Order: sequence, then C-alpha cells, then structure tokens
Amino acid sequence: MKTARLATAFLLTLALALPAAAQLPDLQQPPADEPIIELPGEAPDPADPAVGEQPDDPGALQEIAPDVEAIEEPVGPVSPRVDDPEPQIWGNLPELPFIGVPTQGGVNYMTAVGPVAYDTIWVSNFVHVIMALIVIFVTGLLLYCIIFFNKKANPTPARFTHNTRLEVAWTLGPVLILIVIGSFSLPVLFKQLEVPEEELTIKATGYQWFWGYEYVDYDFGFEQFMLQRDELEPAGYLPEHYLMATDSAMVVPVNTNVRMQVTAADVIHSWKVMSFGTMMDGIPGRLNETWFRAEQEGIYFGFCSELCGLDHSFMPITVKVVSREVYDEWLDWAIDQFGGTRPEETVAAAN
Ligand SMILES: [Cu+2]
Repeated sequence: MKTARLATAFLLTLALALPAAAQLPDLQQPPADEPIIELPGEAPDPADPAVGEQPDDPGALQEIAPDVEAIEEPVGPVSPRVDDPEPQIWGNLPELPFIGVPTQGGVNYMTAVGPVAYDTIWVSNFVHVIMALIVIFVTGLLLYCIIFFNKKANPTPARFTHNTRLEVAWTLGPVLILIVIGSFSLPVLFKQLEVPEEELTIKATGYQWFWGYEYVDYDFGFEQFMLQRDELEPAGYLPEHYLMATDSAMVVPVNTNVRMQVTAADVIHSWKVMSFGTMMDGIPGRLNETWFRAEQEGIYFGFCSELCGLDHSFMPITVKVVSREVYDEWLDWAIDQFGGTRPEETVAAAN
C-alpha cells in the first residue's frame, strides 16, 4: 500500500517536472536582438556634455570609463570589431595550432602545457585513485551488510550500540586520508602563488563583461571582447570557437615565466586558463598574483570563472603563445598600436 502511494507520488512529480524542464530556454543561444534587461534609473541628462555626444576617437570614451559601453547596451556581448569593415588578424601573428581548446564530449582535462598544470592534474588523478578506493571499500561494506545481515541470514540481530575501537577507526581513517591528500595538494597550491623569477608581467582586469590587459613593463594595454559568429573566420578562428575566441589576444612568449596580476573594476571575476593550470580571482581593490609558464606554442582559451553578472559567459579569454622572435615583432606592433614605451627608452629619457 505504502509502496503504491510512493510510486504514484513519484510518477506525479515526474509528470509535473518533465514539461517544465522541456520548456527551459536554450541557454546556448541567447536572443541577440532583443534587450534582456531594462536599466533602472533616470534617463541621461541631455545637458551633460558627456551624454549623447559621439567622440571622434572611440578609444577616448573607452579610456574614461571602460565599462560605460557595456552598461549602455546590455543586450549581449559587445565587440569593438562589429563596425570594422576589415577586421584583421590580431597583430599579424602567424597561424598557430589550437591547443587549449575543449573538445566536444571530452571528459578529461585540456592539454596541460605548464609546470603548475602538470602538478594540478597529477594531484587530481591522485585524489581520483583515493576516491575510487573509498567507493570500492564502501560498496563492499554495503554488499557485506546486505548479504550477511538481512532478516533471513541474521534473524536475531546483536543489541550493542557502541564499539569504541570501530568509532576511533572511522574517525582516524578519514583524518589520515585528508592529511595524505593535503600533503600533496597544498604544495601545489603554494606553488601557484610563489612567482618564480619572472620575465614578463601582465595585469588582467575583469570588467562587466570583458577583460583588459596591461603589459606593465611597456606601458600599454588593450581590451578583449568576444567575437560574434560572423567575426570568427576573418579573425582566423573556426565556427566551433564561438563563445571562446576573442578579438584581441594576450600574447606571451613560449617557455617564459609570466607573472599574472589579476584584479577587477566592478565585481569579482576570475581569470582562468585551464591549460596553464591558472585560475585567479580578480577582486576590485586588490591585486592578486599568480604565474604560469607555457611550454608549447599555440592558442589557448579560458573563461571568466566567477559568476559576475548577465554576460558572465560572454567574456572568454584567448592567449596566444608564440616564439620569442614572433613575440618581439608583436611587441613592436603593440607598442606602436597602443602607445607603449620600451623600458630602455624610459631609462634613456631619465638620463
Ligand atoms: Cu567575469
């Protein structure tokens, strides 16, 4: 009787939940044309010279308030390339293999290309082995109880309620397991934070909803916006790189220790590139530091990994790892493009 009632309740719940689940919107495809939210507050004051005026240099507005554009048009990812009639491949970099890319249906980690990534994947595999052993042990215990202590096999159960030895064992056992895991995982955690002798410092700033990069040694920076579907091919990406490829890319030389400084301008973001084993929260008012060393030339994608608002999923990260020579050429291009300086120029000017 009770079973029948339970089964009916279960079937009813299913019948109610299934149509609701079927009506869930397709999250992969946000409607691009219609505004998703209406901004509260007053309409902009036309007397304010900053309102309604189109500056000759669109970069100027970006400089004053980098996140203004994103707030004014909260209709989806913003890309500065939309009006660009001839989008060009960023910095004239040569073709690079796609390495840090998720694969359809893949279950394992993305290709690891740096010391921190190797270590984190090792720790993960190690913990998986421990977990598998625990699962086997607990399943064995369950089967043992089911077979030897059911009503038929054991009609008169024992009446004791305490067993000191057993209780000590099931307390100490897990504690020991945690100590073993911690002794392997904590050194890796500290390794991510101890920046070895760095050769390049890059500061990433999270905005709602894009990333900004500053090459602090060279006094220049740029922003990084997600590419729309029709912008992928001209920029050298494939259709499946939608939601990952960006207009600009952070460019770093191969086999170089990069000190990564991460912060945010509005809310908490997180700069994460799986292939480097790097994930660092960007917190407004704080400068967090981590590092990576990419040991293979190629293109790597990453994502903002701290829920940061409406377009959290539309602020991906693209990093291009290139040879030293290509990097030097790109650096020349970028210093020209963004008005940076070379450290030797600064020294010469000081003298
Ligand atoms: Cu974010």
